[in-house]
Amino acid sequence: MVGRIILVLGDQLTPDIAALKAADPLRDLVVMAEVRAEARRPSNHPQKIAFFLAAMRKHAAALAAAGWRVAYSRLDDPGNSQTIAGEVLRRAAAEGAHEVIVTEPGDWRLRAEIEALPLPVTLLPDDRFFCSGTEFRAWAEGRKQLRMEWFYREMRRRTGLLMEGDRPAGGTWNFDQENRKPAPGGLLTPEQPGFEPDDVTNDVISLVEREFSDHFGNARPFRWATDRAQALSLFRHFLDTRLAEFGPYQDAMVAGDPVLWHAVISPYLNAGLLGPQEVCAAVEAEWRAGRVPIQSAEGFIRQVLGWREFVRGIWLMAGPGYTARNALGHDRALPPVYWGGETRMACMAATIAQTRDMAYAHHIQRLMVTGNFALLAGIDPGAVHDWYLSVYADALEWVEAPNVIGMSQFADGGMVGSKPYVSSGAYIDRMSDYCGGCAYRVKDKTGPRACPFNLLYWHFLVRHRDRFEPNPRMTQMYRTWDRMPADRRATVLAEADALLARLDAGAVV
Ligand code: FAD
Ligand code: DLZ
Ligand code: SF4
Repeated sequence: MVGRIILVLGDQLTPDIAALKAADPLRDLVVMAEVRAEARRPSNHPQKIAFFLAAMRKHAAALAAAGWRVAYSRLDDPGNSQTIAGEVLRRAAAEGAHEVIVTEPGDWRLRAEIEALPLPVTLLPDDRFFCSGTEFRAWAEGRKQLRMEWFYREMRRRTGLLMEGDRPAGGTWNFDQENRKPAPGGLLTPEQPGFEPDDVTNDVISLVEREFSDHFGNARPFRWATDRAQALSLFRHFLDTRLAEFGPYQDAMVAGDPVLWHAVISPYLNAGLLGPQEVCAAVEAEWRAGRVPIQSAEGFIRQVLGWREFVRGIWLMAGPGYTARNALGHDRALPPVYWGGETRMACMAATIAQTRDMAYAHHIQRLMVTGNFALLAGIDPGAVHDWYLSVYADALEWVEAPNVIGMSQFADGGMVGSKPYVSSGAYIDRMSDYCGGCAYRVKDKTGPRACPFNLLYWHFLVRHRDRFEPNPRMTQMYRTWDRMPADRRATVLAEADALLARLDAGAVV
């Protein structure tokens, strides 16, 4: 009897994926395909492409070694049609197969492409998450507002993670208030280990260098893990050397120290090399063994069990139109600084240089530097979304879009966050050491060296006064603005307008 096509996508790299669990190794054909359509939608960072392709090659080899029949399309195979749907059809025709099984893709785009195949397709739920789409909808139903904190508490109760009976471990659900220490001066953070590329990874990096030399970002040095054993060893190193300080310094930023105490595991979780359940269980075990404080264990578990699952639930509920949302009507073009263009802003320069070199920036850099600037400057959220989707190794639409369109740009009108994440330069100054080395002066509110964040912060609030003033969490900001002398307010707005005009004219800001 002719077997079925079992399509395994580049972010489904675990033998426990639903489509493989439903397959017959003797009969069915596993299809995996490296295609230009995925590498170029949008123009992905070379390290992101290399990470996914190298991990795919190694996973395919492991499946074949475990006895599966695998048809693997390399990017430069002469017959490669360069789309996922094209490769499924090609393999199905060669095999004489009439049916496709796939674990549901994270993107609506790819889901539509696969559903449009002229073959019967079975989409199986992706069961790698703590919370299914159905469970999230049931939780969300009837609530006026969806807030991460309530979802997170429910998930703690449901999973028993960091629980003492029906009480949260440590006596409180959330240690966020204790997780906001600025980086301590002069303290060296533990070295972040990485891997010298092995032969498979090296081949892929060279291929990516040849094929995608027009994409933003450096292909080398490439330090990412590209298989489960490597990813596990990096995660173990995080548990042993950085988890203890993860909580207190979660929001800190330090020039020249891109990682600090962060885990740097998001590409592995998103691609399937690590599972969210195992990393949360391991972190809880460190706390129960007395090796790390509760605020670090809770801080980490809140990100994975709380935020990661929450944004996926929002993504599934919101449906395909989510990335086109633009609640604030922002339409400015993305300035060249995001693609490595010159800037006088030290915080932007550091975050974007690190993004170019590593395809990584940590959460507060993404949210309060590049995201904050885009939101304050009124940049088109669709362009901001394309940028984030292309430049980070962990960027897959289901997790990137709610973070960008929702949390960072408030373009979903408040589905993900209850208020926009905006700040003046004071926040960046408090949490980082960037301002000391900047051409602008963070203490200057107006004048030739005024920090752009200071000017644009007020411009943003004034632009969107009708929407945000009624929000109780923002009223105080408007009172502060109203208390400023009228001539000062006029100067701030005029200088902000001039700054935006310079940005539009392509001047270095
Ligand atoms: P750590 O700080 O060590 O946290 C541990 C883990 O928690 C992460 O690996 C990640 O899996 C999870 N996590 C933390 N915060 C979030 C969050 N807000 N949403 C989902 N998971 C979270 N994360 C992605 O995986 N892909 C993206 O494309 C992405 N785009 C983002 C864009 C913006 C504008 C913002 C503000 C955040 C984005 N995030 C994204 C979330 C977060 O910034 C990254 O998950 C994190 O920086 C990855 O680095 P890490 O592994 O060192 O994380
Ligand atoms: C991210 C990515 C890249 C760069 N390349 C491929 C690829 O060539 N083949 C593939 O199957 N998957 C790739 N991926 C991951 C997909 O983009 C991901 O599966 C979809 O975005 C669905 O979430
Ligand atoms: Fe960034 Fe302003 Fe500080 Fe310069 S002064 S680093 S622009 S926050």
